[in-house]
Amino acid sequence: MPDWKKLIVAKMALAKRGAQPSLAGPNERIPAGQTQVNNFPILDLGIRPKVALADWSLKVYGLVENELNLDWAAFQALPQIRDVSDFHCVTRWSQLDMDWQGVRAQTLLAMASPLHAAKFVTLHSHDGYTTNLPLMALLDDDVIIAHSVLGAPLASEHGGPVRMVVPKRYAWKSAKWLKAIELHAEDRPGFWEVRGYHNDADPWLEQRFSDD
Ligand SMILES: Nc1nc2c(c(=O)[nH]1)N[C@H]1C(S)=C(S)[C@@H](COP(=O)(O)O)O[C@H]1N2
Ligand SMILES: [Mo]
Repeated sequence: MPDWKKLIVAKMALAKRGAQPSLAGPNERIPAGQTQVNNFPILDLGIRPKVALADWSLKVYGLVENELNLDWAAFQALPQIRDVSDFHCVTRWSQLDMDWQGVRAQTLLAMASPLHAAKFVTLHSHDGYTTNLPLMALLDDDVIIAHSVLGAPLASEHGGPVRMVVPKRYAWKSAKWLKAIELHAEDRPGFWEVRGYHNDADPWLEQRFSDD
């Protein structure tokens, strides 16, 4: 197991460093406090599970009419899309024009048919990571369950075989090594959300920490 405490302290320090007044205008693509990069950094808890396609599955469960449990072939058979979006990490880097390929979260959720009471989701990952979002946020057209990026299969260190991508939120909401989507009535803060990170994580509002 990684040294959680050390990781968390290091991450907090990175995110707090260089806080500066908001400079980005409404038409800029780099939010305030962010710096553009092109090297697609790797950031996670350090566990990096290797998930073979033969063992891979994706579940949708909780407050749904139809629980789903898709294997790789079933996932590939769903309508595939491509979406270009910008990726903003709370540790202050942003990479523009990330060209993701995969299945819209919307597609999967429609198949699962959420019950009326379902208002929030928890994304569960193979490294034990979780993150939470309102169900509505996952229904945006740009939210994609991605198996490829920039024309190549998603590398394992970036969350392959499959990760969630939620472009309108800081990247910690984009769960790597996605294994399940759980729907519930109440909001359940995830790994970083219970450790002082902002529940909503909108980079354009600089919602980094719960006290921002
Ligand atoms: N399963 C899982 N997903 C995760 C993380 C993690 O530790 N585990 N880290 C998050 C954080 S903090 C960031 S910034 C992005 C980084 O994605 P990248 O490594 O592909 O750049 O993944 C997010 N998704
Ligand atoms: Mo992050």
